[in-house]
Amino acid sequence: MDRTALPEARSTCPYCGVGCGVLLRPDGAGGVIVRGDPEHPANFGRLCSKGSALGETVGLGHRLRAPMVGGVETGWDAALQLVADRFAASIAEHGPDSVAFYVSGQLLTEDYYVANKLMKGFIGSANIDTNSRLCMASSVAGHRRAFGTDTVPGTYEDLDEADLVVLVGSNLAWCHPVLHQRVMATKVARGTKVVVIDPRRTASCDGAEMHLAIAPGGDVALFNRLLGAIHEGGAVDKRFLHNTTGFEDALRAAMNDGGETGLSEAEIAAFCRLWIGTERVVTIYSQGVNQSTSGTDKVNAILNCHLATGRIGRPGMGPFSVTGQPNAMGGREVGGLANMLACHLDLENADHRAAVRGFWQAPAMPDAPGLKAVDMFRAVGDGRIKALWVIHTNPAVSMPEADTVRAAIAGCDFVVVSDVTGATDTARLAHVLLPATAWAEKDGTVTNSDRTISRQRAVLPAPGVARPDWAMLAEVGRRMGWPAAFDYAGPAEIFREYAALSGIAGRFGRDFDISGLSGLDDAEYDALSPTRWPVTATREGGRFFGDGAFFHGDGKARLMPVATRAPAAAPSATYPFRLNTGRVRDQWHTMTRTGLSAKLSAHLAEPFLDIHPTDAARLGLAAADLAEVESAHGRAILRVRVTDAVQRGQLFAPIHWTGETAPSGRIDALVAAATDPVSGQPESKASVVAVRRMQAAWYGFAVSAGPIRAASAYWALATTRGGFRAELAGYAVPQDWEAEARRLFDLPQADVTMLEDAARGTARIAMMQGGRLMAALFVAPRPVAVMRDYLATLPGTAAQGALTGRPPADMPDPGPVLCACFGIGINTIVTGIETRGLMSVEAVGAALDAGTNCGSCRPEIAALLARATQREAAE
Ligand SMILES: Nc1nc2c(c(=O)[nH]1)N[C@H]1C(S)=C(S)[C@@H](COP(=O)(O)OP(=O)(O)OC[C@H]3O[C@@H](n4cnc5c(=O)[nH]c(N)nc54)[C@H](O)[C@@H]3O)O[C@H]1N2
Ligand SMILES: Nc1nc2c(c(=O)[nH]1)N[C@H]1C(S)=C(S)[C@@H](COP(=O)(O)OP(=O)(O)OC[C@H]3O[C@@H](n4cnc5c(=O)[nH]c(N)nc54)[C@H](O)[C@@H]3O)O[C@H]1N2
Ligand code: SF4
Ligand SMILES: [Mo]
Repeated sequence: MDRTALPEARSTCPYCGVGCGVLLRPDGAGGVIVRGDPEHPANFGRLCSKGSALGETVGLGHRLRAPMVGGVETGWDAALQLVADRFAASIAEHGPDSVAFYVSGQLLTEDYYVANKLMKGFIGSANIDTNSRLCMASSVAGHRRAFGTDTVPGTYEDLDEADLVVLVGSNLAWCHPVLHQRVMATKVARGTKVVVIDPRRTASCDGAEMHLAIAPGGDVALFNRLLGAIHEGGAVDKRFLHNTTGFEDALRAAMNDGGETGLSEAEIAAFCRLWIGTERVVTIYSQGVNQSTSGTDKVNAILNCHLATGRIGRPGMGPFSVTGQPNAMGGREVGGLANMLACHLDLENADHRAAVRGFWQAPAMPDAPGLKAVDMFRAVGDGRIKALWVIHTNPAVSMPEADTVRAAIAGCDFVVVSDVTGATDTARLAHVLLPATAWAEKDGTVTNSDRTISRQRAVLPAPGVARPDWAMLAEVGRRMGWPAAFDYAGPAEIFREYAALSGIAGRFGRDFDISGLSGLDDAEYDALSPTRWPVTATREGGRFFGDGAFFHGDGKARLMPVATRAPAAAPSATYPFRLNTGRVRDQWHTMTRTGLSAKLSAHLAEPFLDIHPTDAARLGLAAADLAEVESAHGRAILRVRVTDAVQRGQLFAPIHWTGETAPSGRIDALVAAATDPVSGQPESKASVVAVRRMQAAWYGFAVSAGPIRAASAYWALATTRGGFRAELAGYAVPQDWEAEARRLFDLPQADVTMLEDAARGTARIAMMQGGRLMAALFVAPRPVAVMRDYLATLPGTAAQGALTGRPPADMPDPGPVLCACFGIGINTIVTGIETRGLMSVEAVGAALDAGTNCGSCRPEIAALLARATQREAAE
């Protein structure tokens, strides 16, 4: 088939809040070819490793194709009638607050709008909350306190015009890679300086002038020091201060704040000098700020400094809360949080309520906030919530105290889960499981970090009878007795209604007004190009607040007095370590999509624990050992990485692994559900834990063309090009390794070749069928030393000599994959640097291709180059 003949559709990447435009070309075989959209203002054609690999994740093998009730396939009619009946029965018997929706910043705006309308306007409860509570809630609360609305003042163009970019609790290089590349380009173009404020040395530090390894939770203290220095250095913008209130109080609180930053006086002074001396400064912040029991105060400490200097809403300067999920911003606009109404209107404001109620012709409307995520799952656990609908999120993994949350969901009277797959920790607990259409199969809009609304477009058919999320919600609304209110023909109609409602918000003087789009007909909606809000008759896009007009009643911004508060739990003799958690470059959250890609799974193939060399030595932990980690809430087993990227007494572990991929790697089992008093956002980055070496009797590594049925104390599964690979370990050695291998790979008939050394406790087993290697297992009493990335390529081939565990002598070992796009390993790059004299990231790219497609690995290549230079200097 001539692929170029098929039209390319414009759409938006479904991962992070950068919101990159993509061009999609169906390949005619059910797949899709993805490239960056050169015309999209978020990325101008660039994509990171995750966006580039989207084509690898649209396969249908894992997809849910039909509704399931009690594990049995059923039709939509029966499934949705059951949902409507059970919700109605609970409301009739126990009132509207006995039901809840838990939704997601990955829903499309149209889905989100319908969910919020159904719960707040018709069921009459505010018990709808979203995973954005775990993500953006502190930024929302901080914005509202300072500005009067949840407004992101700036735009991405500010990153092209800044002279200083400060990253606070943001690993931009891995989590918003295309924005990071934009910052790096500005660095080249205008010498922009970059400062990273993060307790840990991250990939984002590789391109930075300054890394401030702040004490966990020390951000308020640092920005209070900055506010003091702004005042003392005469850098306060007195004219702009007329547009604000609260400066004196904020300054007094800052001067009195003796909080610990963990930094030297020289470091603080250098940072303050740089910040004060550079007018065009953008302060980007993310989860190191938000996910804290002082998250809202951290946000306001940052906003105070920008307000005091008037560095807000003008080109190249401003505070910039980057959003995590693709529609984190859209969810805030539609009012997906339990304490918000639609279109940035306030639930607790009677006039706002009356206006929305009138617009919706809603029978009932709550006048108090609903339960925020942590409290919502507590209410599920103690039986106050009797019917729960979870949509597009995986709380049994991603909520703090995840074991308790999982048990709460398991014990709930009636649980509905909408997902694209049934293979998630949460979906496995559902009474009713509803199949949703996935990215590239559905239509709607998302809003990115800089308020740009973009279309996601459908180019692939839905598998089975899967439906878009809005359609399921609307059907339940109709079946619960509100046919007119939920009689939508499609997303365009929902969008028009929503845009019209935003006009009412605009009349109340709110920021979010897209009434200029309320007249779009279906064709115009289909053709909508990226548009930054607000969009009204008189205004489109642009920045906020440069003119000094804010959204509080008096039109002024508020500087907030804030003081350092330590994280909720302090390290103790029982739990001496501080556990920080976060993301890795190539996985997305609970891995239900990125985990399907062999390319993306090669970068880091199992859950790990980063620990400082001094701490590791004290605990007798060596690299590649397994560690048992314990908190007051749960346990985990993780692979040890010994590194001084983390400070002494601190640990870092990734969030991505689940009951499906590594049951002992569910990191939120360890995390305490302590929350910020203002925003309700949990402190995901500062739990306290104990660590010890796992006394494993055996370690294993397996590759297989088919599924691996691991059941040992530790296992972690990853996708490879021809099947799967797994890391294994156990406390007791199985009697018979051959029998164990046949069970593990479900290959009762395969021919087995086995090299066993009982004295040493090692075994190597290859399983062949029809002349092809089906699976291989390597076992040792110590962490297994074999060339994993090479072995992972063998299943399904006529591999000879797999049992040596290493490639033939004439084939060099490429090492773990660094460049996901071209599959280039660390060893290949290091050898290139050492033997071919490659001196720059560009030279490595020209010689080896590494880093030349998406560029996500460029910081890591830069780090390898820096190490090589250091080595040479030392020689
Ligand atoms: N590859 C990838 N990218 C993603 C995602 C993904 O799953 N994978 N998810 C998306 C989503 S939803 C989100 S919310 C964003 C998150 O994007 P980021 O917030 O950049 O990512 P995290 O790794 O969660 O945390 C950022 C940093 O906060 C630091 N930190 C911890 N405690 C503190 C502290 O007290 N102070 C300071 N200053 N820093 C601290 C951590 O060490 C960590 O490096 O990423 C988005 N992009
Ligand atoms: N310890 C710790 N915990 C954290 C964090 C942290 O940094 N540390 N970060 C927090 C943050 S910021 C976030 S955003 C959360 C993320 O946590 P989650 O939202 O729980 O993670 P996801 O894997 O994104 O879950 C999305 C689910 O939606 C499904 N899905 C995909 N497409 C569709 C669709 O079109 N429709 C429907 N109905 N379902 C679909 C996926 O298969 C998947 O099961 O984790 C939070 N938890
Ligand atoms: S930076 Fe990567 S994950 Fe984020 S939207 Fe762009 S391509 Fe997608
Ligand atoms: Mo997030």
